[in-house]
Amino acid sequence: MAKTALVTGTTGQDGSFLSELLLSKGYEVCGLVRRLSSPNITNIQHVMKDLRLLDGDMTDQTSMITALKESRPDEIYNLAAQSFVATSFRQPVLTADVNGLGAVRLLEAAKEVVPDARIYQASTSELFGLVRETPQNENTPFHPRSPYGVSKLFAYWACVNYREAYEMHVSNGILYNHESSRRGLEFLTRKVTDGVARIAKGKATHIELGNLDPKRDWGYAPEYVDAMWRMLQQPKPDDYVIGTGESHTVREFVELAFREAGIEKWDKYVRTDPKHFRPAEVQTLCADPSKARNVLGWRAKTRLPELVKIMVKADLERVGG
Ligand code: NAP
Ligand code: G4F
Repeated sequence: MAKTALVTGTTGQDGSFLSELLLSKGYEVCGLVRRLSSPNITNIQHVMKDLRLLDGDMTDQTSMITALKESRPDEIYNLAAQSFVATSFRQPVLTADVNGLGAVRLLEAAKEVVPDARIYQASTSELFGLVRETPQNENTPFHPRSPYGVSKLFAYWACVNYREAYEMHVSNGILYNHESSRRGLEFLTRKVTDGVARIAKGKATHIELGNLDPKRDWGYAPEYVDAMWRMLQQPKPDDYVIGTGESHTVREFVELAFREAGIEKWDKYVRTDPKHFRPAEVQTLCADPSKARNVLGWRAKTRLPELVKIMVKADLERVGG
């Protein structure tokens, strides 16, 4: 019989790629979608007819219980979040509610309604924050640097606790930055590729950025949702670091993106403004994904130059069209 999956955050970058992957594997896919005055369906429009969308919000316990009763999933993927680090400094309480308490609401609802369901929690390399070692693995100590990171740390430990206390099949994917043409325009990569495309097409004169020095381990999002699925196919729940194992500065990303659009002197088009700097920054992130490679058979295929090429091409087509 076909398995059923419930995906929270199905309208987001990862939720849309994961929904596509699960549909291609024959799952019945239910997506938890919150009520908005204007529905945000851009990322899932092409698969809407195959999805079963259920009304719910991570801040509302009742809607989660109802969604689980209606869907009775074999697998639950908790991707819903206030996922933008910069916003978490301005909205720390909302971020904690959606990301931290939201995860507990979902775990508690699952414990009551579908205790045998396998659960994936979208944890993050932001947990490592002020890193204690490079590269980071599953045993590296955590030190989050933002309300976002703190909220995700709470959710991470809640998942470990439900695993230990109630023997539930709950796994944390500690994912490093992963990007695509479905990435929100406020994130660094998309802000840059969109800006580069506008400059190349004569529709903008410059891009305004913040700190160009931080280093990130950037991968390609469709590959990362496959790692999520692989985690839930394991007989035992566990936690896994998922990344490429390579780290590059924001400046390198910017330079590559301009070059991809045929512009060599990128610094003529980039201004920096302190308003985009964060009160506390994560300076460097680099994954050691050996455990994922050995246990899950997963590895990142797309490296930074190829990722930049994919994203710039998509934005050039969109802005040009
Ligand atoms: P995203 O594009 O920002 O998507 C977030 C999703 O959460 C959207 O579908 C959004 O719905 C939903 N959501 C927000 N608040 C909600 C609420 N109160 N109730 C129900 N749904 C709500 O994020 P993403 O990049 O796909 O990331 C997916 C998950 O992985 C997130 O938990 C993120 O923190 C985590 N993560 C991401 C990365 C990365 O590099 N992308 C790395 C590590 C971890 P709307 O469409 O209605 O806004
Ligand atoms: O693209 P970003 O906003 O992503 P950030 O903060 O690394 O967080 C993303 O990855 C996490 C995993 O590590 C996820 F958990 C999280 O949900 C999210 O998906 O910023 C990347 C870097 C930062 O160091 C930031 O300070 O780029 C720097 N940056 C410099 N100028 C900028 C800008 N970031 C943004 N968004 N906008 C700028 O103008």
